[in-house]
Amino acid sequence: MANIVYGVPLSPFVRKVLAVLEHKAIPYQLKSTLPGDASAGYRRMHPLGKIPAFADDWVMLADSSVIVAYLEERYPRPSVLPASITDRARARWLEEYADTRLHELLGPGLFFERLVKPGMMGKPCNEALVQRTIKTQLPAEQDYLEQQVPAAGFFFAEGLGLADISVAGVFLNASYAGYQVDPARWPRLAAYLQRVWQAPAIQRRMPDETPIVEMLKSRA
Ligand SMILES: N[C@@H](CCC(=O)N[C@@H](CS)C(=O)NCC(=O)O)C(=O)O
Repeated sequence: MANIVYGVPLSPFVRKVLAVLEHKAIPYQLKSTLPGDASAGYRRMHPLGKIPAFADDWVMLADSSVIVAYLEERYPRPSVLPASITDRARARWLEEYADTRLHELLGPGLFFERLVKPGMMGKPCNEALVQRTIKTQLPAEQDYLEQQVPAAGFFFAEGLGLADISVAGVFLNASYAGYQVDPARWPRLAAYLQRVWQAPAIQRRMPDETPIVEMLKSRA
């Protein structure tokens, strides 16, 4: 049985799983499933109806972190986690931080307002909310990240991994919505994001992502 990922390409949680599959060179199919899918078949896989879900010959799984942990154990090489126990713990924190605080600000607070609402729902963007996110909430997170990201390369010496894919993934959605980290104030973070976005595991996802971004922009 194939490895099937349920979701849409622009969800950062779906992208995380797909980029890990790309990095590990595991073949997969993406089965288009919208967030909130209420069908009984999908709810059996993901009782909350969120994306992504995953199925292969062994399991049906919900939640990007759970899926990635499974892929890492079933297909350990190349790893998306660093070698040392302490680095692994830090990588998991960075994944968690990206999935929660960063996603909250850059997803619903920015990408959803500027692209999804006007481009898919025919609703106007609440630009005041976006500006509040950018001016009052993002700076503290970007100050934190400026201290965390490396001056060169990726978070860990082993190369691109889960922490990079998770952090840069949520910022990629924001970049689609016209947001760029100011390189004058956060030079390391701005350069780091560009580096991760150029990594093959992310670039190989672009043929699926770019047409949807263009479609949303044309309607927004
Ligand atoms: N912790 C979950 C979060 C997944 C998630 O929130 N996905 C969004 C799309 S980006 C979703 O499905 N939202 C629909 C909903 O919350 O009902 C994961 O890592 O998979």
